[in-house]
Amino acid sequence: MSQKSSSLCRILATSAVLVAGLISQQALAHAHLKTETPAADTTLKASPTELSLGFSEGIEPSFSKVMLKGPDKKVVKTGALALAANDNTQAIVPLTTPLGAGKYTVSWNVVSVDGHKTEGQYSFTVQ
Ligand SMILES: [Cu+2]
Repeated sequence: MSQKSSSLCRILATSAVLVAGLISQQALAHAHLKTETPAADTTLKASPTELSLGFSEGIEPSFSKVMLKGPDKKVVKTGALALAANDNTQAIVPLTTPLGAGKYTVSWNVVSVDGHKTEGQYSFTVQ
């Protein structure tokens, strides 16, 4: 019995060291927005068909959200966020209906593969 509990103890201690190592290694690696299409602060001649957001590290799509608000500050209904094929740093949000003229704000809220949350927002205008 005492042997069993000491090996359990060793397993717990080992995993605690592993977890601590992972946390310190990745503490600086949050998912920051690197690129976005349409680009921030640009004016488009026509409605885009999708929003694309590129992050500095992989994200968890099921815990990540991208919200689009229109000129009237109301939420615009979009398709579901998905990752680009073979690239978990690239989030794609299809637009199900064309956007009318006005200023749009994209608010993103993502969880990266290391479990850290980041968020931000940017705007673009449809002419
Ligand atoms: Cu991080």
